[in-house]
Amino acid sequence: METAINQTFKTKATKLLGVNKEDAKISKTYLFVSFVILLVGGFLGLAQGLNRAGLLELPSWLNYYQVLTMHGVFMLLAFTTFFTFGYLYAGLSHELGGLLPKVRKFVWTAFASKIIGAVLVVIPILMNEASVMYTFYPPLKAHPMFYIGLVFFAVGMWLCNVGAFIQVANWRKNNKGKHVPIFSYFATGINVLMFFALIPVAIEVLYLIPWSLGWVKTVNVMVSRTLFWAFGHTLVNIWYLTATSAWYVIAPKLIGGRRWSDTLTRVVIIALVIMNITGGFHHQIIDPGISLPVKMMHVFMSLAIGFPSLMTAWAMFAVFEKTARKQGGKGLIGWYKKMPWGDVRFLALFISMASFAPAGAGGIAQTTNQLDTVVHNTMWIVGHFHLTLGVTVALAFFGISYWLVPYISGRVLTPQINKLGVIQTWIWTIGMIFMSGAMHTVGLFGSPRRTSFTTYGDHATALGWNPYMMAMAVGGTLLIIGVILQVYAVINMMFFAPRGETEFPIAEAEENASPTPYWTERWGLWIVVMLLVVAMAYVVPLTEFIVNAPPGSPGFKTW
Ligand code: HEM
Ligand SMILES: [Cu+2]
Repeated sequence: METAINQTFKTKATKLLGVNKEDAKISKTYLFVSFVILLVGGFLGLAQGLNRAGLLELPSWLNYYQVLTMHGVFMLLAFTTFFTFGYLYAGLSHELGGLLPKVRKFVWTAFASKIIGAVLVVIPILMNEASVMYTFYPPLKAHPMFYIGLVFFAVGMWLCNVGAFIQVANWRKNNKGKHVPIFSYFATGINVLMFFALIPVAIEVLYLIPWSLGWVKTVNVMVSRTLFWAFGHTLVNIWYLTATSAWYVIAPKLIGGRRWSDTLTRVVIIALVIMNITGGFHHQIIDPGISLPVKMMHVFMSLAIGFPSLMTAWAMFAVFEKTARKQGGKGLIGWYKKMPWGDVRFLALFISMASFAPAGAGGIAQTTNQLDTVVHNTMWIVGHFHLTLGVTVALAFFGISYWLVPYISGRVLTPQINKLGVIQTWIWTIGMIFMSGAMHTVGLFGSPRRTSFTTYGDHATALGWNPYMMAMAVGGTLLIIGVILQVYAVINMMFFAPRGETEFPIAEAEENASPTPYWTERWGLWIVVMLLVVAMAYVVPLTEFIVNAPPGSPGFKTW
């Protein structure tokens, strides 16, 4: 009894303070690790950029492909994952009345598993035994420890997914007939998508382990690549959906407005969850052995994701305009004067959103067979995902950090750090315009990705790439300044900023909106639909790859 009273007292006390201390510790730890990884990953990126411009010769104990593998793994897998869970769990705790003790155990166990996994992955890379890039395509063969580390990392992600499911299910049990609050609804969608996307890659890794140990001699290359991209393509969209959650839920609050239609927001989430996994073959458009109709289906499904994305673009501008008009904004683009451009929390989110227009357009080009043959495996692709991941996703995460870190640390965002953040945002944007612009252009001229500095015996074409490589190095240099400022800001807000209370800025639903229909809560149904769509896209090609399999490949260590 007494503990029960204590418990309610504790909940009340933490409610008053705005944040549950134990939950804050979880988010703080995840975010701290995330930004340390960004710092290291940033320097690795810079090393690559300088090397490719011919400005930096890497030492023999750390060659280009080790750096590249680590940069990819750190940025695409680790920075993003740690940030996402720090962010989502802070929101779940805030909206659903604190995390359950059981859920906290899940999240801490997940943390341990991910750290063990990351260490196991990094050791063989440093030993030059795993230069297989973050895609680890067979027949390139890494040390078994690399794959075992990936398993630990994936288990960590799964535990975080399950923790979120338990938390949301518990709330639903206690709030029968109600809609899950919007941030937690986003969190549910993101976790559902991640939970299922991890299954194909886990199967892949589990059969690569005996192969890398030498117990099995050969491996089916096409099956591996397909299982990888069913995950890899979805992962990218998981980070996109995470960024989107801030645009829909947080951005309207920061400008003093209200959210866009609650029903349609939930429909966008459901659509992204159902259609995502099925675009994987657009990464394999040039791969042999996939029949044309199957490729076409994946292209169609990839383009289908454009639909909820366009809905998002529409929604955001509708919110800006509506809010601005209420505040007296006039004319077609008058909203633009009313936006808080000097507020880093908004500015970063806005640029993150705006960058998705060119990023998405480039993506549509790559999804088209004929156009992709021009840019496939060139620097164009690297330019593309530094826009999608490096701006749309990373800048959204940076923007979120300016209120999330003070919120969980019981501190406030000072005008100085806000100013620093605005400068950081512009440096990052300009750096990425330089770097990504140069990458896109030089890719059109044929410069390959994943290739350390070479002039191909002073071949004229290769020499023609050099000015762009210089622009890339300039962009990379600006970006590393951006990384340092960002990490400094996070450390400051976490440990040194003045104490005080910061709000978790969740915007309210529109006034006099019609009630959201309850079918949006039928996750069981949406998951079944998703699995049917996935089956439609993958059963036939995977069966074909296995039944009509060519001879398997032994492993190669090309480095
Ligand atoms: C300081 C900032 C950064 C710099 C200077 C940088 C630079 C580079 C360069 C030069 C490459 C490609 C090289 C090649 O293909 O040979 C690369 C690859 C890559 N970058 Fe970055 N990058 C930065 C930040 C980021 C961020 C924030 C992300 C994602 C969140 C990211 C994700 C990736 C990925 C996934 C690859 C592909 C690795 C591969 O092909 O295996 N980078 N980066
Ligand atoms: Cu994709």
